[in-house]
Amino acid sequence: MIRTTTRAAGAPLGDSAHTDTFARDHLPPPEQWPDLCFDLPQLHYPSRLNCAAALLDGAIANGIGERIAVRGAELTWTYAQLLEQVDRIAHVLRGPMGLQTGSRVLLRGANHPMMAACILAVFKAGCIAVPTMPLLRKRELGTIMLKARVDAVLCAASLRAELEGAEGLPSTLLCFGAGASADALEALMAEQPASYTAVDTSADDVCLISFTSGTTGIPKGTMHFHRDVLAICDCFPREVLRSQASDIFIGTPPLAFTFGLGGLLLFPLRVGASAVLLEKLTPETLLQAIQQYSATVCFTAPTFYRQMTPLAAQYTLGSLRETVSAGEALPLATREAWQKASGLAMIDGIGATELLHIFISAAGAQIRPGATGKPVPGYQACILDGDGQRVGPGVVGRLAVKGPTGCRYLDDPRQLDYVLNGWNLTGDAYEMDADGYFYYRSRTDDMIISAGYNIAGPEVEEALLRHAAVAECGVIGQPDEERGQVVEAHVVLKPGVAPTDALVAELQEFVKSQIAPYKYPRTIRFLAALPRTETGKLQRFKLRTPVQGQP
Ligand code: 3UK
Repeated sequence: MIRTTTRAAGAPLGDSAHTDTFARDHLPPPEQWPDLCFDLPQLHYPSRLNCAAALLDGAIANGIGERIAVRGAELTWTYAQLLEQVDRIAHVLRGPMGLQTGSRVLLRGANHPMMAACILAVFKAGCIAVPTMPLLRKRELGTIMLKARVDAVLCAASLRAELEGAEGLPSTLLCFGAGASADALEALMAEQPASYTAVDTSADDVCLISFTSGTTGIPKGTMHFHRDVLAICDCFPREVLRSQASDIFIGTPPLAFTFGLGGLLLFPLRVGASAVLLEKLTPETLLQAIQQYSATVCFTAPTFYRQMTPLAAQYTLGSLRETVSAGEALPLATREAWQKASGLAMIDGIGATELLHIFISAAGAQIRPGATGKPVPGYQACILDGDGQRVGPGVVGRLAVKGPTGCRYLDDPRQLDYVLNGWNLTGDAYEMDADGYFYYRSRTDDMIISAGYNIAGPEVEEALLRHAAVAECGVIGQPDEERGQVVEAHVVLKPGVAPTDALVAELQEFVKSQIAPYKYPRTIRFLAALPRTETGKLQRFKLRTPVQGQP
């Protein structure tokens, strides 16, 4: 019999190793936590657990110190070399930087082995990592530093300028990488011992505060424990992706986005595989890098796969074993085009910062095109109606999830919106079929209501993407006196296609031939590019409020 361990809300936490108790003091009250489930045997972690020690010292204990752990554009580190870097940084944090256990360290850097080492060092030293996306601006960084009461900063020298004058900037700041001065992190590392004994943290001590990349509103800090970091490694990559030691992981999501942190650092380390960490990738350079490094697993967003599709034939991609798409819904047209170009059946997976990583997905023969998949082993999912009641197959409702990880916002009343009766509500409208497959429809607040009809923007996008002239598109509801909202499409045309009135009419007729005619876009606007976040998500709100002076 499978042992089922469900931690009811309010279960006591283990003794914290943190002398600075800020994180635990600001966890949501226990009754507001989601239920946590530890059904899988691999999720039964010891009560004292340091995730960085489990990943790195564990690898050395397994005798793989000489295997390659991470590669950057200009350097390669074995597991033993990565461990040494991490240990020296951990000494710097607790020595010259004067940090306590439980201190929050803001991390700022593009994907690079040094950024990876800094994150792992913060975990190992019993501090709390607050990674930030490279493109964030001063005001956003200030909000994060104040909210997480950041004690120190480790920053790539090239990204330092944006911190200048930001609110909440602590005086303890070290730079690393090209362009850093003589008192940089590397100089202090050289003076430290090469080996560091991990802080004996509790499995439920916070080690990561990840801010949501939310397209609107004030960012929310999600708090994650040492055991959560291992739990994501032991669910999706183990049960769906089936990662193995011979894998070489590559992709675009920033390490400061949990999609990238898992896919490009934690998952490879958990199985003794290696990660290729490159910055500023484009569709061309990612394809080039897959070929150059013989990558076997690729993580990126749907639009990136769509842009790589027409270029794929120019590269040798035979090393690729699996490609993973997440961050946004994967249009069926993109899945099919990518499969034709690469020969690979894409693994779609929905994840969220609140749940740390992917919780619904499917691979190989389990893939049902059009569906995201089924709950990843370790997770459960269902569809709830507006009153919080479960609905059966074929009914669109609110996606609800629970598993070993779940939402714990840092001091934020929106905890009450995300967790309902122990379920995490992701804000997505989904539908389940009789076989338990989950189908994405839209974000719950993006459902277009026009003349009383519910229209999911992504369904109209899906139809438009099948037209030969369309490179990318975003569909939104625009306020309308008569109909409440009308469907409006924003279309990026393929190179060389002219944006004519005749094409507008043609696209409208095309949509009507693909899906129920009432869903067709009454307005079509042509854009040079769609507004996207650094994590690849379409910023629909920017399409709803056109910038002054633009068509
Ligand atoms: C949307 C998807 C349909 C969905 C993420 C993988 O995206 C991640 O986290 P975020 O907090 O956003 C979460 C929201 O993004 N979404 C993500 N993946 C899909 N919608 N199909 C998908 N495959 O609205 C979700 O609620 O930025 C993704 C791993 C870690 C992550 N943090």
